[in-house]
Amino acid sequence: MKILLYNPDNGVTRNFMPHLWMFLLQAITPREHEVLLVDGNAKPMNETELVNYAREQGVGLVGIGAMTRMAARAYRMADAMRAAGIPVVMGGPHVTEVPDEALGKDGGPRHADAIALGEADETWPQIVADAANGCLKDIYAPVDETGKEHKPSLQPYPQIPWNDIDLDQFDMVPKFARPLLKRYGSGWQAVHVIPMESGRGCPYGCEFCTVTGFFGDSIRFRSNESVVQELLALKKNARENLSQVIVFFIDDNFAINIKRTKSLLRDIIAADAQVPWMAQISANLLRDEELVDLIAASEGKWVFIGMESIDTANLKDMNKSFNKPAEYATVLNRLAARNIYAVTSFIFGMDNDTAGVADRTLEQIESWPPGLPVFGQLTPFPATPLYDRIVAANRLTRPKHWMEFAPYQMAHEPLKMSISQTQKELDEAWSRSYSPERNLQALESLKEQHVKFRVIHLVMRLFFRGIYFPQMNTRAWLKVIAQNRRAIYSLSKEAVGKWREGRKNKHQLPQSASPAISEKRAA
Ligand code: B12
Ligand code: SF4
Repeated sequence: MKILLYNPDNGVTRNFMPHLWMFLLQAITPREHEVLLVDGNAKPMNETELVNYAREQGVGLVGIGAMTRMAARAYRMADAMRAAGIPVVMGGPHVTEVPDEALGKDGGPRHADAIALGEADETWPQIVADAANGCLKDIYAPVDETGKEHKPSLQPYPQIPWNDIDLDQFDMVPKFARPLLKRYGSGWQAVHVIPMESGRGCPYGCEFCTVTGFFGDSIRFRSNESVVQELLALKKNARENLSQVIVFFIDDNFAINIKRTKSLLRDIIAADAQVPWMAQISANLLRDEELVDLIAASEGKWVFIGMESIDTANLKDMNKSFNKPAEYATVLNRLAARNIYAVTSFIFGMDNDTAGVADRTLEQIESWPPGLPVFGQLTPFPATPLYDRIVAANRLTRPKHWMEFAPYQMAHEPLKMSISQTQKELDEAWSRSYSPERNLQALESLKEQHVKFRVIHLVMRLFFRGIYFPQMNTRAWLKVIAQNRRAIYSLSKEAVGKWREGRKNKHQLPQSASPAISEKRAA
Protein backbone atom coordinates (compact mmCIF):
# COMPACT_ATOMS: atom_id res chain seq x y z
CA MET A 1 0.00 0.00 0.00
CA LYS A 2 1.14 3.55 -0.65
CA ILE A 3 0.60 5.87 2.30
CA LEU A 4 0.61 9.64 2.01
CA LEU A 5 1.44 11.61 5.16
CA TYR A 6 0.33 15.21 4.89
CA ASN A 7 0.93 18.21 7.10
CA PRO A 8 -1.19 21.26 6.22
CA ASP A 9 0.47 24.64 5.78
CA ASN A 10 -0.06 27.07 8.61
CA GLY A 11 -1.17 29.77 6.20
CA VAL A 12 1.00 32.48 7.72
CA THR A 13 4.66 31.59 7.46
CA ARG A 14 6.71 28.93 5.74
CA ASN A 15 8.06 26.66 8.42
CA PHE A 16 11.83 26.66 8.55
CA MET A 17 11.92 23.09 9.73
CA PRO A 18 10.16 19.85 8.74
CA HIS A 19 7.66 18.26 11.14
CA LEU A 20 9.10 15.33 13.03
CA TRP A 21 5.91 13.25 13.24
CA MET A 22 5.94 12.53 9.50
CA PHE A 23 9.51 11.18 9.52
CA LEU A 24 8.90 9.26 12.72
CA LEU A 25 5.79 7.50 11.38
CA GLN A 26 7.59 6.85 8.11
CA ALA A 27 10.46 5.22 10.02
CA ILE A 28 8.10 2.85 11.89
CA THR A 29 5.90 1.92 8.92
CA PRO A 30 6.25 -1.78 8.11
CA ARG A 31 8.65 -2.20 5.18
CA GLU A 32 6.10 -3.68 2.77
CA HIS A 33 4.39 -0.28 2.49
CA GLU A 34 5.71 2.84 0.78
CA VAL A 35 5.37 6.24 2.46
CA LEU A 36 5.15 9.56 0.63
CA LEU A 37 5.48 12.85 2.52
CA VAL A 38 3.97 16.21 1.66
CA ASP A 39 4.46 19.16 3.97
CA GLY A 40 2.18 21.96 2.81
CA ASN A 41 4.56 24.53 4.32
CA ALA A 42 7.24 23.61 1.83
CA LYS A 43 5.07 22.29 -1.01
CA PRO A 44 1.79 24.23 -0.91
CA MET A 45 -1.07 22.39 -2.63
CA ASN A 46 -4.80 23.01 -2.73
CA GLU A 47 -7.41 20.27 -2.31
CA THR A 48 -7.56 19.40 -6.02
CA GLU A 49 -3.79 19.29 -6.39
CA LEU A 50 -3.39 17.03 -3.39
CA VAL A 51 -6.16 14.69 -4.57
CA ASN A 52 -4.64 14.53 -8.06
CA TYR A 53 -1.22 13.79 -6.59
CA ALA A 54 -2.66 11.02 -4.40
CA ARG A 55 -4.54 9.52 -7.38
CA GLU A 56 -1.49 9.63 -9.66
CA GLN A 57 0.57 7.88 -6.98
CA GLY A 58 -2.13 5.29 -6.26
CA VAL A 59 -2.30 6.20 -2.57
CA GLY A 60 -4.35 3.80 -0.43
CA LEU A 61 -4.28 5.68 2.90
CA VAL A 62 -3.78 9.32 3.84
CA GLY A 63 -2.51 10.33 7.28
CA ILE A 64 -3.02 13.95 8.30
CA GLY A 65 -1.56 15.58 11.40
CA ALA A 66 -2.31 19.07 12.63
CA MET A 67 -1.99 21.58 15.42
CA THR A 68 -5.21 23.32 16.42
CA ARG A 69 -4.55 26.38 14.29
CA MET A 70 -4.41 24.24 11.13
CA ALA A 71 -7.45 22.11 11.98
CA ALA A 72 -9.87 23.72 9.51
CA ARG A 73 -7.40 23.34 6.66
CA ALA A 74 -6.67 19.76 7.69
CA TYR A 75 -10.40 18.96 7.61
CA ARG A 76 -10.82 20.50 4.15
CA MET A 77 -8.00 18.35 2.81
CA ALA A 78 -9.40 15.26 4.57
CA ASP A 79 -12.87 15.91 3.11
CA ALA A 80 -11.42 16.16 -0.41
CA MET A 81 -9.51 12.90 0.02
CA ARG A 82 -12.52 11.03 1.36
CA ALA A 83 -14.69 12.41 -1.45
CA ALA A 84 -12.12 10.89 -3.84
CA GLY A 85 -12.55 7.54 -2.10
CA ILE A 86 -9.23 7.51 -0.21
CA PRO A 87 -9.50 6.66 3.50
CA VAL A 88 -8.15 9.23 5.93
CA VAL A 89 -6.66 8.80 9.38
CA MET A 90 -5.99 11.92 11.45
CA GLY A 91 -3.68 12.30 14.42
CA GLY A 92 -1.75 14.87 16.45
CA PRO A 93 -2.62 17.28 19.23
CA HIS A 94 -5.87 18.71 17.88
CA VAL A 95 -7.77 15.50 17.15
CA THR A 96 -6.56 14.12 20.47
CA GLU A 97 -7.96 17.13 22.27
CA VAL A 98 -11.26 17.32 20.32
CA PRO A 99 -11.78 13.74 19.05
CA ASP A 100 -15.53 14.02 18.38
CA GLU A 101 -15.05 16.82 15.85
CA ALA A 102 -12.99 14.78 13.35
CA LEU A 103 -15.36 11.82 13.67
CA GLY A 104 -18.49 13.97 13.23
CA LYS A 105 -19.77 12.96 16.66
CA ASP A 106 -20.33 16.56 17.78
CA GLY A 107 -23.16 17.19 15.36
CA GLY A 108 -20.87 18.42 12.59
CA PRO A 109 -19.71 16.60 9.44
CA ARG A 110 -17.31 13.67 9.68
CA HIS A 111 -13.79 14.40 8.36
CA ALA A 112 -11.79 11.23 9.11
CA ASP A 113 -12.33 7.50 8.79
CA ALA A 114 -10.17 6.95 11.85
CA ILE A 115 -8.29 8.97 14.43
CA ALA A 116 -5.13 8.20 16.38
CA LEU A 117 -5.24 9.57 19.91
CA GLY A 118 -2.10 10.75 21.66
CA GLU A 119 1.32 9.38 20.84
CA ALA A 120 0.96 7.04 17.87
CA ASP A 121 4.37 5.35 17.94
CA GLU A 122 2.85 2.06 19.00
CA THR A 123 -0.60 2.27 17.36
CA TRP A 124 0.61 3.26 13.87
CA PRO A 125 1.63 -0.24 12.67
CA GLN A 126 -1.86 -1.51 13.66
CA ILE A 127 -3.56 1.39 11.85
CA VAL A 128 -1.59 0.61 8.70
CA ALA A 129 -2.40 -3.11 8.94
CA ASP A 130 -6.13 -2.41 9.43
CA ALA A 131 -6.17 0.06 6.52
CA ALA A 132 -4.44 -2.47 4.28
CA ASN A 133 -7.11 -5.04 5.24
CA GLY A 134 -9.94 -2.52 4.77
CA CYS A 135 -11.05 -2.70 8.40
CA LEU A 136 -10.09 0.65 9.95
CA LYS A 137 -11.59 1.28 13.39
CA ASP A 138 -12.84 4.73 14.42
CA ILE A 139 -10.38 5.29 17.26
CA TYR A 140 -6.89 4.06 17.99
CA ALA A 141 -5.80 4.81 21.53
CA PRO A 142 -2.43 3.99 23.09
CA VAL A 143 -3.70 1.73 25.88
CA ASP A 144 -2.49 -1.58 27.32
CA GLU A 145 -4.58 -4.78 27.70
CA THR A 146 -6.21 -3.40 30.85
CA GLY A 147 -7.27 -0.21 29.05
CA LYS A 148 -4.69 1.90 30.89
CA GLU A 149 -2.92 4.61 28.89
CA HIS A 150 0.50 3.48 27.77
CA LYS A 151 3.26 5.93 26.82
CA PRO A 152 6.07 4.89 24.48
CA SER A 153 9.33 4.56 26.40
CA LEU A 154 11.47 6.01 23.54
CA GLN A 155 13.94 3.17 24.15
CA PRO A 156 14.68 1.85 21.61
CA TYR A 157 14.05 4.84 19.35
CA PRO A 158 13.56 4.44 15.59
CA GLN A 159 16.40 5.42 13.33
CA ILE A 160 15.33 8.32 11.13
CA PRO A 161 17.17 8.06 7.82
CA TRP A 162 17.87 11.81 7.50
CA ASN A 163 20.70 11.19 5.06
CA ASP A 164 18.37 9.56 2.52
CA ILE A 165 15.62 12.16 2.89
CA ASP A 166 15.44 14.90 0.32
CA LEU A 167 15.46 18.07 2.44
CA ASP A 168 15.94 20.44 -0.45
CA GLN A 169 12.54 22.03 0.20
CA PHE A 170 13.71 23.00 3.69
CA ASP A 171 17.01 24.57 2.65
CA MET A 172 17.33 27.91 4.47
CA VAL A 173 19.65 29.28 1.78
CA PRO A 174 17.51 31.26 -0.68
CA LYS A 175 17.53 29.76 -4.21
CA PHE A 176 19.16 32.84 -5.77
CA ALA A 177 22.15 32.63 -3.39
CA ARG A 178 22.85 28.90 -3.86
CA PRO A 179 25.05 29.07 -7.03
CA LEU A 180 27.08 31.89 -5.49
CA LEU A 181 27.68 29.98 -2.27
CA LYS A 182 28.52 26.84 -4.22
CA ARG A 183 31.26 28.76 -5.95
CA TYR A 184 32.67 30.81 -3.10
CA GLY A 185 31.21 29.72 0.18
CA SER A 186 32.37 26.16 0.49
CA GLY A 187 30.61 24.63 3.47
CA TRP A 188 27.46 26.76 3.14
CA GLN A 189 25.85 25.21 0.07
CA ALA A 190 22.77 24.37 2.10
CA VAL A 191 21.61 25.05 5.65
CA HIS A 192 19.12 22.65 7.24
CA VAL A 193 17.39 22.82 10.59
CA ILE A 194 16.60 19.27 11.70
CA PRO A 195 14.07 18.48 14.45
CA MET A 196 15.28 15.93 16.97
CA GLU A 197 13.72 14.81 20.23
CA SER A 198 15.78 13.59 23.14
CA GLY A 199 12.79 13.15 25.42
CA ARG A 200 9.06 13.85 25.87
CA GLY A 201 6.89 15.30 28.59
CA CYS A 202 6.83 18.23 30.96
CA PRO A 203 5.24 18.08 34.40
CA TYR A 204 4.95 21.85 34.97
CA GLY A 205 1.35 22.17 33.79
CA CYS A 206 1.28 25.82 32.73
CA GLU A 207 -2.37 26.79 32.36
CA PHE A 208 -2.33 27.56 28.62
CA CYS A 209 -0.18 24.64 27.51
CA THR A 210 -1.34 21.35 26.00
CA VAL A 211 1.90 19.50 26.62
CA THR A 212 1.34 18.23 30.16
CA GLY A 213 -2.09 16.89 29.12
CA PHE A 214 -0.88 15.36 25.86
CA PHE A 215 2.49 13.84 26.70
CA GLY A 216 1.63 13.34 30.35
CA ASP A 217 3.70 14.35 33.30
CA SER A 218 5.78 11.18 32.97
CA ILE A 219 9.02 12.26 31.38
CA ARG A 220 10.76 9.81 29.09
CA PHE A 221 14.17 10.02 27.43
CA ARG A 222 15.94 8.39 24.55
CA SER A 223 19.26 6.83 25.44
CA ASN A 224 22.25 9.20 25.18
CA GLU A 225 23.76 6.72 22.75
CA SER A 226 20.84 6.96 20.31
CA VAL A 227 20.91 10.80 20.33
CA VAL A 228 24.70 10.85 19.87
CA GLN A 229 24.51 8.41 16.93
CA GLU A 230 21.87 10.56 15.21
CA LEU A 231 24.02 13.67 15.69
CA LEU A 232 27.13 11.94 14.37
CA ALA A 233 25.29 10.81 11.23
CA LEU A 234 23.96 14.34 10.61
CA LYS A 235 27.38 15.88 11.17
CA LYS A 236 29.07 13.45 8.78
CA ASN A 237 26.44 14.04 6.14
CA ALA A 238 26.72 17.83 6.40
CA ARG A 239 30.49 17.64 6.09
CA GLU A 240 30.30 15.39 3.03
CA ASN A 241 27.75 17.65 1.34
CA LEU A 242 29.59 20.87 2.22
CA SER A 243 26.49 22.10 4.00
CA GLN A 244 25.50 23.20 7.49
CA VAL A 245 23.17 21.44 9.85
CA ILE A 246 21.52 22.96 12.91
CA VAL A 247 19.63 20.68 15.28
CA PHE A 248 16.47 21.83 17.05
CA PHE A 249 15.93 19.66 20.12
CA ILE A 250 12.16 19.91 20.17
CA ASP A 251 11.78 18.55 23.72
CA ASP A 252 9.33 20.75 25.59
CA ASN A 253 11.83 21.44 28.28
CA PHE A 254 15.24 20.11 27.26
CA ALA A 255 16.71 20.42 30.76
CA ILE A 256 13.68 19.18 32.70
CA ASN A 257 15.97 16.61 34.33
CA ILE A 258 19.19 18.57 34.70
CA LYS A 259 21.28 15.54 35.65
CA ARG A 260 20.22 13.68 32.49
CA THR A 261 20.76 16.74 30.27
CA LYS A 262 24.27 17.23 31.62
CA SER A 263 25.07 13.57 31.03
CA LEU A 264 23.75 13.79 27.45
CA LEU A 265 25.76 16.95 26.74
CA ARG A 266 28.91 15.36 28.19
CA ASP A 267 28.41 12.32 25.94
CA ILE A 268 27.92 14.56 22.91
CA ILE A 269 31.18 16.35 23.66
CA ALA A 270 33.08 13.11 24.35
CA ALA A 271 31.92 11.65 21.01
CA ASP A 272 32.77 14.86 19.15
CA ALA A 273 29.16 14.88 17.96
CA GLN A 274 28.67 18.63 18.39
CA VAL A 275 26.66 20.51 15.79
CA PRO A 276 25.13 23.94 16.43
CA TRP A 277 21.88 23.33 18.28
CA MET A 278 18.94 25.10 19.87
CA ALA A 279 16.43 23.93 22.44
CA GLN A 280 13.57 25.06 24.65
CA ILE A 281 14.57 25.43 28.30
CA SER A 282 12.65 27.22 31.01
CA ALA A 283 14.45 30.13 32.71
CA ASN A 284 14.46 28.53 36.18
CA LEU A 285 16.64 25.65 34.94
CA LEU A 286 19.24 28.02 33.51
CA ARG A 287 20.33 29.07 37.01
CA ASP A 288 22.74 26.15 36.88
CA GLU A 289 26.15 27.48 35.73
CA GLU A 290 27.53 24.04 34.97
CA LEU A 291 24.58 23.30 32.72
CA VAL A 292 25.12 26.55 30.81
CA ASP A 293 28.85 25.74 30.46
CA LEU A 294 27.97 22.35 28.99
CA ILE A 295 25.42 23.92 26.64
CA ALA A 296 28.16 26.18 25.30
CA ALA A 297 30.75 23.40 25.05
CA SER A 298 28.35 21.16 23.13
CA GLU A 299 27.64 24.01 20.68
CA GLY A 300 24.25 25.08 21.99
CA LYS A 301 23.72 28.44 20.29
CA TRP A 302 20.13 29.49 20.90
CA VAL A 303 17.79 28.76 23.76
CA PHE A 304 14.06 29.29 23.44
CA ILE A 305 12.72 30.61 26.76
CA GLY A 306 9.00 30.87 27.46
CA MET A 307 9.14 34.05 29.53
CA GLU A 308 5.47 34.77 28.81
CA SER A 309 5.18 37.97 30.87
CA ILE A 310 7.17 40.39 32.98
CA ASP A 311 4.22 40.63 35.38
CA THR A 312 4.30 38.21 38.32
CA ALA A 313 0.50 38.37 38.75
CA ASN A 314 0.06 37.11 35.19
CA LEU A 315 2.57 34.34 35.75
CA LYS A 316 0.74 33.28 38.90
CA ASP A 317 -2.55 33.13 36.95
CA MET A 318 -0.87 30.90 34.37
CA ASN A 319 0.50 28.53 37.02
CA LYS A 320 3.97 29.65 35.93
CA SER A 321 5.28 31.29 39.08
CA PHE A 322 8.51 29.33 38.62
CA ASN A 323 9.35 32.10 36.10
CA LYS A 324 10.90 35.01 37.99
CA PRO A 325 10.98 38.20 35.90
CA ALA A 326 13.55 39.66 38.31
CA GLU A 327 16.09 37.05 37.21
CA TYR A 328 15.49 37.21 33.42
CA ALA A 329 18.37 39.66 32.89
CA THR A 330 20.78 37.53 34.95
CA VAL A 331 19.86 34.40 33.00
CA LEU A 332 20.27 36.13 29.63
CA ASN A 333 23.60 37.67 30.62
CA ARG A 334 24.79 34.27 31.82
CA LEU A 335 23.96 32.84 28.38
CA ALA A 336 25.39 35.79 26.43
CA ALA A 337 28.67 35.54 28.35
CA ARG A 338 29.05 32.16 26.62
CA ASN A 339 27.85 33.36 23.22
CA ILE A 340 24.46 31.73 23.64
CA TYR A 341 21.48 33.88 22.77
CA ALA A 342 17.81 33.52 23.50
CA VAL A 343 14.55 33.42 21.64
CA THR A 344 12.38 35.04 24.29
CA SER A 345 8.68 34.32 24.00
CA PHE A 346 5.95 36.59 25.42
CA ILE A 347 2.18 36.34 25.58
CA PHE A 348 -0.07 39.41 25.59
CA GLY A 349 -3.74 39.50 26.57
CA MET A 350 -3.33 37.88 29.97
CA ASP A 351 -5.84 38.88 32.62
CA ASN A 352 -3.58 41.39 34.35
CA ASP A 353 -2.34 43.00 31.12
CA THR A 354 -3.31 46.60 30.52
CA ALA A 355 -2.73 49.03 27.63
CA GLY A 356 1.00 49.76 27.35
CA VAL A 357 2.08 46.16 27.98
CA ALA A 358 4.18 46.23 24.79
CA ASP A 359 6.09 49.36 25.87
CA ARG A 360 6.74 47.98 29.32
CA THR A 361 7.92 44.63 27.96
CA LEU A 362 10.09 46.20 25.26
CA GLU A 363 11.76 48.47 27.78
CA GLN A 364 12.93 45.35 29.61
CA ILE A 365 13.89 43.46 26.46
CA GLU A 366 15.97 46.36 25.18
CA SER A 367 17.98 46.34 28.40
CA TRP A 368 18.96 42.67 27.87
CA PRO A 369 21.61 41.20 25.54
CA PRO A 370 20.21 41.12 22.00
CA GLY A 371 18.00 38.12 21.42
CA LEU A 372 15.08 37.24 19.21
CA PRO A 373 11.84 38.15 20.98
CA VAL A 374 8.54 36.66 19.80
CA PHE A 375 5.07 37.75 20.87
CA GLY A 376 1.71 36.02 20.69
CA GLN A 377 -1.77 36.42 22.10
CA LEU A 378 -3.16 34.25 24.87
CA THR A 379 -5.12 31.46 23.17
CA PRO A 380 -7.29 28.98 25.01
CA PHE A 381 -6.45 25.69 23.30
CA PRO A 382 -9.06 22.98 23.88
CA ALA A 383 -8.35 20.54 26.70
CA THR A 384 -6.16 23.00 28.60
CA PRO A 385 -7.02 24.29 32.09
CA LEU A 386 -7.14 27.78 30.54
CA TYR A 387 -9.84 26.71 28.07
CA ASP A 388 -11.96 25.24 30.84
CA ARG A 389 -11.59 28.36 32.99
CA ILE A 390 -12.52 30.72 30.14
CA VAL A 391 -15.50 28.56 29.11
CA ALA A 392 -16.71 28.38 32.71
CA ALA A 393 -16.57 32.17 32.93
CA ASN A 394 -18.45 32.43 29.64
CA ARG A 395 -15.69 34.59 28.16
CA LEU A 396 -15.08 32.87 24.83
CA THR A 397 -15.98 35.15 21.93
CA ARG A 398 -15.13 32.51 19.32
CA PRO A 399 -15.75 29.13 20.97
CA LYS A 400 -14.37 27.14 17.99
CA HIS A 401 -11.69 29.67 17.09
CA TRP A 402 -9.75 27.05 15.11
CA MET A 403 -12.56 26.71 12.58
CA GLU A 404 -12.19 30.41 11.74
CA PHE A 405 -8.46 30.74 12.28
CA ALA A 406 -7.30 34.35 12.37
CA PRO A 407 -3.62 34.90 13.12
CA TYR A 408 -2.90 36.84 16.33
CA GLN A 409 -6.61 37.37 17.09
CA MET A 410 -7.77 36.55 20.58
CA ALA A 411 -10.73 34.23 21.03
CA HIS A 412 -11.77 35.65 24.41
CA GLU A 413 -11.93 39.06 26.07
CA PRO A 414 -9.01 39.82 28.38
CA LEU A 415 -10.09 41.37 31.68
CA LYS A 416 -8.27 44.70 31.65
CA MET A 417 -8.02 45.59 27.96
CA SER A 418 -9.89 44.83 24.77
CA ILE A 419 -9.16 42.30 22.02
CA SER A 420 -8.32 45.13 19.60
CA GLN A 421 -5.97 46.75 22.14
CA THR A 422 -4.13 43.42 22.44
CA GLN A 423 -3.75 43.40 18.67
CA LYS A 424 -2.27 46.93 18.79
CA GLU A 425 0.16 45.88 21.51
CA LEU A 426 1.32 42.93 19.38
CA ASP A 427 1.76 45.20 16.34
CA GLU A 428 3.84 47.59 18.41
CA ALA A 429 5.99 44.84 19.92
CA TRP A 430 6.77 43.17 16.60
CA SER A 431 7.39 46.33 14.60
CA ARG A 432 9.68 47.87 17.19
CA SER A 433 11.61 44.66 17.88
CA TYR A 434 12.45 44.06 14.22
CA SER A 435 12.69 47.60 12.86
CA PRO A 436 15.83 48.38 10.81
CA GLU A 437 16.95 50.71 13.64
CA ARG A 438 16.59 47.98 16.27
CA ASN A 439 18.41 45.50 14.01
CA LEU A 440 21.32 47.94 13.73
CA GLN A 441 21.39 48.47 17.50
CA ALA A 442 21.42 44.71 18.09
CA LEU A 443 24.34 44.25 15.69
CA GLU A 444 26.19 47.13 17.31
CA SER A 445 25.93 45.51 20.72
CA LEU A 446 27.33 42.29 19.22
CA LYS A 447 30.28 44.06 17.62
CA GLU A 448 32.83 42.04 19.59
CA GLN A 449 31.49 38.86 17.99
CA HIS A 450 32.93 37.25 14.85
CA VAL A 451 31.36 38.61 11.68
CA LYS A 452 30.00 35.14 10.79
CA PHE A 453 27.97 35.16 14.00
CA ARG A 454 26.64 38.65 13.29
CA VAL A 455 25.62 37.64 9.77
CA ILE A 456 23.67 34.70 11.20
CA HIS A 457 22.09 36.96 13.80
CA LEU A 458 20.93 39.44 11.17
CA VAL A 459 19.59 36.68 8.91
CA MET A 460 17.65 35.26 11.86
CA ARG A 461 16.25 38.70 12.66
CA LEU A 462 14.99 39.04 9.09
CA PHE A 463 13.39 35.60 9.23
CA PHE A 464 11.87 36.18 12.66
CA ARG A 465 10.27 39.40 11.44
CA GLY A 466 8.45 37.20 8.93
CA ILE A 467 6.71 35.26 11.70
CA TYR A 468 4.42 38.27 12.18
CA PHE A 469 4.74 40.26 8.97
CA PRO A 470 4.15 37.81 6.12
CA GLN A 471 7.21 37.61 3.85
CA MET A 472 5.93 34.96 1.50
CA ASN A 473 7.15 36.30 -1.84
CA THR A 474 10.26 37.81 -3.44
CA ARG A 475 8.76 41.30 -3.43
CA ALA A 476 8.22 41.23 0.32
CA TRP A 477 11.78 40.01 0.83
CA LEU A 478 13.25 42.68 -1.43
CA LYS A 479 11.42 45.31 0.62
CA VAL A 480 12.88 43.96 3.88
CA ILE A 481 16.34 43.82 2.33
CA ALA A 482 16.03 47.43 1.11
CA GLN A 483 14.90 48.60 4.56
CA ASN A 484 17.88 46.89 6.19
CA ARG A 485 20.42 47.86 3.52
CA ARG A 486 22.70 49.70 5.95
CA ALA A 487 23.17 46.68 8.18
CA ILE A 488 23.46 44.31 5.21
CA TYR A 489 25.99 46.52 3.41
CA SER A 490 28.30 47.00 6.38
CA LEU A 491 28.26 43.31 7.35
CA SER A 492 28.80 42.17 3.73
CA LYS A 493 31.74 44.56 3.39
CA GLU A 494 33.31 43.23 6.55
CA ALA A 495 32.63 39.58 5.65
CA VAL A 496 34.12 39.94 2.14
CA GLY A 497 37.16 41.72 3.62
CA LYS A 498 37.71 38.87 6.09
CA TRP A 499 37.24 36.27 3.35
CA ARG A 500 39.81 38.03 1.09
CA GLU A 501 42.23 38.37 3.97
CA GLY A 502 41.87 34.65 4.70
CA ARG A 503 42.56 33.74 1.07
CA LYS A 504 45.53 36.10 0.89
CA ASN A 505 47.06 34.61 4.03
CA LYS A 506 46.53 31.11 2.68
CA HIS A 507 48.33 31.92 -0.57
CA GLN A 508 51.16 33.82 1.14
CA LEU A 509 51.92 31.04 3.57
CA PRO A 510 55.62 30.11 3.03
CA GLN A 511 55.94 26.48 1.90
CA SER A 512 58.29 25.61 4.77
CA ALA A 513 55.88 27.00 7.36
CA SER A 514 52.92 24.83 6.47
CA PRO A 515 53.99 21.49 8.00
CA ALA A 516 54.86 23.16 11.29
CA ILE A 517 51.53 24.94 11.38
CA SER A 518 49.62 21.80 10.55
CA GLU A 519 51.49 19.93 13.23
CA LYS A 520 50.67 22.64 15.73
CA ARG A 521 47.02 22.51 14.72
CA ALA A 522 46.92 18.76 15.03
CA ALA A 523 48.47 19.00 18.49
C1 B12 B 1 8.65 21.94 17.23
C2 B12 B 1 7.40 22.68 17.60
C3 B12 B 1 7.11 23.83 16.89
C4 B12 B 1 7.92 24.35 15.70
C5 B12 B 1 7.24 24.10 14.33
C6 B12 B 1 6.77 22.81 14.03
C7 B12 B 1 7.83 21.93 13.37
N1 B12 B 1 8.24 22.23 12.17
O1 B12 B 1 8.21 20.98 13.99
C8 B12 B 1 7.79 25.86 15.91
C9 B12 B 1 8.85 26.31 16.89
C10 B12 B 1 7.88 26.71 14.65
C11 B12 B 1 6.41 25.89 16.56
C12 B12 B 1 5.57 26.95 16.50
C13 B12 B 1 4.31 26.97 17.07
N2 B12 B 1 3.79 26.07 17.91
CO1 B12 B 1 4.66 24.43 18.30
N3 B12 B 1 5.48 22.94 18.95
C14 B12 B 1 6.55 22.25 18.64
C15 B12 B 1 6.76 21.11 19.63
C16 B12 B 1 7.71 21.60 20.70
C17 B12 B 1 7.30 19.81 19.08
C18 B12 B 1 6.50 19.17 17.94
C19 B12 B 1 7.01 17.79 17.72
O2 B12 B 1 7.65 17.53 16.72
N4 B12 B 1 6.76 16.86 18.68
C20 B12 B 1 7.26 15.50 18.64
C21 B12 B 1 6.34 14.65 17.81
C22 B12 B 1 6.86 13.25 17.75
O3 B12 B 1 5.09 14.68 18.48
P1 B12 B 1 3.74 15.04 17.71
O4 B12 B 1 3.96 16.03 16.67
O5 B12 B 1 2.68 15.30 18.69
O6 B12 B 1 3.43 13.64 16.95
C23 B12 B 1 3.05 12.47 17.65
C24 B12 B 1 1.53 12.33 17.84
O7 B12 B 1 0.87 13.55 17.97
C25 B12 B 1 1.08 11.57 16.65
N5 B12 B 1 0.74 12.27 15.43
C26 B12 B 1 1.00 13.51 15.04
N6 B12 B 1 0.51 13.73 13.81
C27 B12 B 1 -0.06 12.59 13.39
C28 B12 B 1 -0.71 12.26 12.22
C29 B12 B 1 -1.19 10.96 12.04
C30 B12 B 1 -1.84 10.60 10.78
C31 B12 B 1 -1.05 10.02 13.07
C32 B12 B 1 -1.56 8.66 12.90
C33 B12 B 1 -0.42 10.37 14.27
C34 B12 B 1 0.08 11.64 14.41
O8 B12 B 1 2.17 10.72 16.37
C35 B12 B 1 3.41 11.32 16.74
C36 B12 B 1 4.24 10.26 17.41
O9 B12 B 1 3.66 9.85 18.61
C37 B12 B 1 5.31 20.90 20.17
C38 B12 B 1 5.23 20.33 21.56
C39 B12 B 1 5.43 18.85 21.50
N7 B12 B 1 6.22 18.34 22.39
O10 B12 B 1 4.92 18.16 20.64
C40 B12 B 1 4.75 22.30 20.09
C41 B12 B 1 3.25 22.49 19.78
C42 B12 B 1 2.88 21.51 18.70
N8 B12 B 1 3.18 23.86 19.29
C43 B12 B 1 2.15 24.45 19.69
C44 B12 B 1 1.85 25.80 19.36
C45 B12 B 1 0.62 26.39 20.03
C46 B12 B 1 2.65 26.52 18.47
C47 B12 B 1 2.42 27.97 18.03
C48 B12 B 1 0.99 28.28 17.66
C49 B12 B 1 2.93 28.85 19.15
C50 B12 B 1 2.68 30.31 18.95
N9 B12 B 1 1.85 30.85 19.79
O11 B12 B 1 3.21 30.89 18.06
C51 B12 B 1 3.38 28.12 16.83
C52 B12 B 1 2.63 27.98 15.52
C53 B12 B 1 3.47 27.48 14.41
C54 B12 B 1 2.94 27.77 13.08
N10 B12 B 1 3.29 28.91 12.50
O12 B12 B 1 2.22 26.99 12.56
C55 B12 B 1 1.26 23.59 20.54
C56 B12 B 1 0.08 23.08 19.74
C57 B12 B 1 -1.18 22.94 20.58
C58 B12 B 1 -2.32 22.64 19.71
N11 B12 B 1 -3.30 21.97 20.27
O13 B12 B 1 -2.38 23.01 18.58
C59 B12 B 1 2.27 22.47 21.00
C60 B12 B 1 1.65 21.12 21.29
C61 B12 B 1 2.97 23.03 22.26
C62 B12 B 1 2.09 23.56 23.36
N12 B12 B 1 2.63 24.51 24.06
O14 B12 B 1 0.99 23.22 23.63
N13 B12 B 1 6.15 24.75 17.18
S1 SF4 C 1 7.13 24.64 30.96
FE1 SF4 C 1 6.66 24.83 28.75
S2 SF4 C 1 6.16 22.75 28.07
FE2 SF4 C 1 6.12 22.73 30.31
S3 SF4 C 1 3.94 23.02 30.77
FE3 SF4 C 1 4.94 25.05 30.81
S4 SF4 C 1 4.70 25.90 28.73
FE4 SF4 C 1 4.23 23.68 28.64
